[in-house]
Amino acid sequence: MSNAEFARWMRDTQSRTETALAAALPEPSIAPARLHEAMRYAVLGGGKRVRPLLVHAAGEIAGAPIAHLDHAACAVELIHAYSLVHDDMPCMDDDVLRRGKPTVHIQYDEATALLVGDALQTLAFQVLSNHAVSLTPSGQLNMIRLLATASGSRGMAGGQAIDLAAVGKQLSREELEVMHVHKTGALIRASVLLGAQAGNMPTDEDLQRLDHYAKLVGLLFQVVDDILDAEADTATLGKTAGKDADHAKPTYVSLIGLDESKRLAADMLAEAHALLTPLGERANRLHALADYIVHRPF
Ligand code: GRG
Repeated sequence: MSNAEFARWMRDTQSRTETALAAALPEPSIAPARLHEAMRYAVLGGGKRVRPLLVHAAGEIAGAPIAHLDHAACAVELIHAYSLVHDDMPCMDDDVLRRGKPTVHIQYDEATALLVGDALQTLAFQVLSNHAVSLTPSGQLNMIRLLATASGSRGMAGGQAIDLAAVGKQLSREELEVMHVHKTGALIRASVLLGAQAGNMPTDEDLQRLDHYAKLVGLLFQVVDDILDAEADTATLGKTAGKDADHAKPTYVSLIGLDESKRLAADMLAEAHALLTPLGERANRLHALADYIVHRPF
């Protein structure tokens, strides 16, 4: 697969995701209009859509119908958008800029931001349960369970709790990894698994490979996020740069330094590629997505 082909597939998939999200979100003309407008503000017209891209790339390996993947991708992105809205609130990361725009509580108000996150989260499960996303009812139930577990206290929300408790503390590398595996990794892992389960179940061996790849890429995403936060400026990131250091947050860069973080990212990327090799050409897009996660623009 050439770079141009991958770039075209990425654009097509991002555009399909935008269409699916726009269709799932209530129109701003429907009451309560301000809440619906704020939900659309939080979700539409921004973001790299990395999680939807992973859903589609993994789903293609399982021969999943594209309509299944559109809905699953939409659901996971709604959860991601909710997490960003809540994460930016004053009680958490207290940020004013996200995706190059004022954060939801700045553009609207805090109570609206809270409700936007709540409503996006429940909408994700409406999408997963209102539409066929699997070839069997039990498969569909598994997918709903998978996303719920990845988002909840044993997944993303739990990771956020660990993160908040860690501010100003010295974490070991293992503790930092546990935090990221939950906070960022759980939803990225769920994206790959949702895609894989939206079609014909891959063999146990292939599923294990995909799962291992997904875990690795989830952690890799965070190592790169720490590097970007330390290196890039606010204008490039579209969110406030250097916040981790400002908030005395433990990061890979603060723990092992910039050069070692870059070496770690390169090693993890090589391992992700090696894991996919036995899957052959079917995994080309997952290979390219691992590269994209490391070299992502911001
Ligand atoms: C509030 C329950 C709750 C959870 C928040 C994931 C998370 C937990 C917060 C996000 C904060 C953050 C900046 C984490 C670092 C990694 C990350 C998820 C970055 C943003 O994801 P991208 O780069 O963003 O995929 P876009 O805007 O491209 O969608």
